[in-house]
Amino acid sequence: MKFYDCKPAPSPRRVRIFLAEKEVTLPTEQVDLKAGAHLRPEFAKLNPWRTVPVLELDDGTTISEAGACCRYLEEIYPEPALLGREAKDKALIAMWDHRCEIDGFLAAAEALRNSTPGMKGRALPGPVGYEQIPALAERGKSRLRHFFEVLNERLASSEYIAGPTYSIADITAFVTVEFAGWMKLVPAENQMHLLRWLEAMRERPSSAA
Ligand SMILES: N[C@@H](CCC(=O)N[C@@H](CS)C(=O)NCC(=O)O)C(=O)O
Repeated sequence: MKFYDCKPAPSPRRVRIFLAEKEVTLPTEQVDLKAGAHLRPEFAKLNPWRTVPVLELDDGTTISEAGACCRYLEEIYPEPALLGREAKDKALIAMWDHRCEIDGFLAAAEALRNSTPGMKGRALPGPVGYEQIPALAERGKSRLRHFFEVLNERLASSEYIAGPTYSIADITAFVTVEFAGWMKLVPAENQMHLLRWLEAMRERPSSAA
């Protein structure tokens, strides 16, 4: 199996942290997004959506989308379980992970891609060059502020995002909070539950991934 990564990018970081938590190392190829390596025809054969991460299996199957990559890795390397063990936990983890992706991760991407000069004409990832809409950058930032509030409230009564155990939802939320930091959006001093959790996430060895 081979992992197509791009070290500075947040989406493949979700998979890197997932792998680090499972103490799995895969042969890895760095895809130079800045140089447009993902827009070349060879890469389109691996992933028609032209994004990283991608997992290439030994039989040639390719799996893109961070969540789908993690789903596959969980089946192959079940321990420690990061997608839950029992029906209820699996559903709650999937619920929180999905909300963190939609309300947090995609809001951060919306804010960054619609405001960064180097991303002009690249407001959405993938093969189509969409123009930036500055109002979406502002909306993304305000969605992120709300996301921080939601996380802080949740973490007031739960050790981890989806419940009493660490899961993929923590990975998605953690990558998102650090991604928001690129735009100088950080938790407020009075969001003490979010700050407590963030410190715990940063102390995990996987945070270096
Ligand atoms: N929904 C996809 C998003 C992947 C994505 O947007 N990856 C970015 C890097 S963080 C990318 O490949 N961007 C290519 C581009 O900007 O065209 C996933 O979860 O894997």
